[in-house]
Formats: sequence, C-alpha cells, structure tokens
Amino acid sequence: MRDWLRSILLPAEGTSYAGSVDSLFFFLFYMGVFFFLLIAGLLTYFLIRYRRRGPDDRTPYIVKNHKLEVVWTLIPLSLVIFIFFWGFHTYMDAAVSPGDAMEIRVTARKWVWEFEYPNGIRSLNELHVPLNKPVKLLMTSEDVIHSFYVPTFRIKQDVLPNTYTQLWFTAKEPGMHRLFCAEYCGTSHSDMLGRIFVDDEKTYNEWLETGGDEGKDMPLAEFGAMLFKSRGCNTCHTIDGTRGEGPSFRGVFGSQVKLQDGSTVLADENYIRESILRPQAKIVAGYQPIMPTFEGMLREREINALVEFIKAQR
Ligand code: HEC
Ligand SMILES: [Cu+2]
Repeated sequence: MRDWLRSILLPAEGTSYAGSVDSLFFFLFYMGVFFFLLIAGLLTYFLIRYRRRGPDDRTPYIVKNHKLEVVWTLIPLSLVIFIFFWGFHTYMDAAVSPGDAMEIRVTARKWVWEFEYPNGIRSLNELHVPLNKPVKLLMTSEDVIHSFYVPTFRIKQDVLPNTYTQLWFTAKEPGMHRLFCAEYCGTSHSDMLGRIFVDDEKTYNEWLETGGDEGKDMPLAEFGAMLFKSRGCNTCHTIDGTRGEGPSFRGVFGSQVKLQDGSTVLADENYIRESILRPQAKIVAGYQPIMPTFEGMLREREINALVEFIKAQR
C-alpha cells in the first residue's frame, strides 16, 4: 500500500535523506487522512443523530465541558510539538554535512550549471558523483538567484551571487537523476536542466581521469548537436534563424560577420573557435557581450565537434 502510494505521489528515493523526508511526509499525509475521516465522519453522524425531529425539538443550552476542551487542545498540541521536533531533526541532518564529505563547487549562471571537482576537472550541466559517498556542494551564482533542485534526492537550495550556500547528500541509487533550476532566472530558466550521474567507485574515477568518453563513437557534427544542447548553447543560440540572446547559427559559417567596432570578419573555423573560447574578443554587432567563456571547459574534441556542428548550419 505504502509503496504503491509512494510511487504515485513521490519520485524515486535517490538518497537515504529522501527516505526520512518521505517518512515525515507520509506521517503528515496519514494524519491528515485520519483527521479528515474522523471529522467528516462525526459531522455526518451528528447531522443525522441530532437532526431536528419536530417543531418542539429544542437544543439544550450547553455552556462548557472542561474535560472535552482539555482533550481536544492537548492532543493537537502534542501532535504539532512532536512534528516540530521530527521536522527539525530531519532539517538538521540536511543542513550539517559530515566532515569527510567530498567537496564539489557549483557555479550557476544564465543558464548553465558548472561543476568543478577536487582534481580541477570541470563539467557543464552534468554532475558525476560516487555511490554511497557523502558529497558536499559549495554553490554560488555569477549573476542572478538560481535554485539547485534534485527531486529524487529531496534537496533544494537557493544559489546566490556573492555568497556561498551549500548542500550535501549521499547518493544511494545508481543511475541518472534530474537537476532543475527552481528559481525563475530569466528567458531560458526552464532550459536550465542538468543530469546527475551516480556511478560506482570505478566508473566515477574513470570519468574523473578521462572526463568520460561521451560521444566517442559519434560523427563530429552529431556529437556537436548533442553538446549544443548539453552545454547550454541552445539557451542563447538557435539553429533556425531566429534571434535569441545571441545570434542564430543558421548561415553564420562562411559569412561576413559585422562586429561591434564596425569591422567585418569572415566566419571561418578559427573565428568560430575563438568565439567559443574567448567570446569577448570579437563582439557581434547588435548583441550584448554576455556569452560566458568556455575556455578550459571543453575538451579539444568537443570544440571540434561544435565547430563542425556550426559549419553544418550553413
Ligand atoms: C548566455 C548566452 C550564451 C550562451 C550560453 C552561449 N552563447 Fe554564444 N553568443 C552569445 C552572444 C550574446 C553572442 C554575440 C556577442 C558576441 O559575439 O559575444 C554569441 C556569439 C557566438 C558566436 C559567434 C556567432 C556569430 O554570429 O558570429 C559563436 C560561434 C557562439 N556564440 C558559439 C557558442 C557556443 C558553441 C556555445 C555553447 C558552447 C555558446 N555560444 C553559448 C551568447 C551565448
Ligand atoms: Cu536558474
């Protein structure tokens, strides 16, 4: 019964913390159901039992019943005190990370999540964590307020500019979990999605070494199309010619691009590459210099793939 209800009401439990949140939730849920049935039941019963039976049927004048009043005050009072301590205990578990937790830095910006691991490796919109190991996230934002939300982990925390906030968890469920931004942060807020991969120790270490060999069997342009989405380029760029925060990639390659300083430049491979790694070097006329740099965040094959993908949008 419980598992069945759980599967309709709640997402899977990815951490042990999720289990304690759910227990509290179900306690509140069943308590709500119990009191609903009790009160609605008594209401219906009294309605029939004490209905007016004739013109002379008068309700006796009842002033007070101390015993009854004490009982219906003490029961709810002890219930809410009990719930407070239970909730507080669960909250403290989530707020205080264990000392041996591995630290990963999270930087949020419109509209990507960036992760930096203890060994200096970085990844975008994709967080890899080891199974059954406590992980602490130290988070900050480069622009507006975002919110780090993983439903299957039952964790959510605002990510603020100029401040660090933190979260911790021990992942119990191998596989992929979804990350959302839960604070409206502008045009592409709803695209600010990420994936969390919970790997066993070996796979995790391999990933740290090689950065994963994502897309190794794919043709470059196809891999580039995947990166266009997974690295968040699509939050600012389109490929169908419509203007976003940035110019569309349709027809860019091989064209003469007008720059802010009035000059023009031929959009060849080197221009595209520079635009990705040092976007501020040449600003396209009519656009704000808001594109973040991808220097150090893309491996060589990924840059090649993106260039190839943009080339293909002729
Ligand atoms: C936050 C929004 C944003 C994101 C994310 C973003 N860009 Fe940009 N991009 C821009 C803007 C704005 C411009 C135009 C101003 C400039 O040149 O810096 C631009 C310009 C470019 C250009 C030059 C286009 C031209 O018409 O000359 C290329 C190429 C490019 N971006 C590639 C990428 C790639 C590849 C990614 C993903 C890895 C990406 N961008 C992610 C905003 C963004
Ligand atoms: Cu956001």
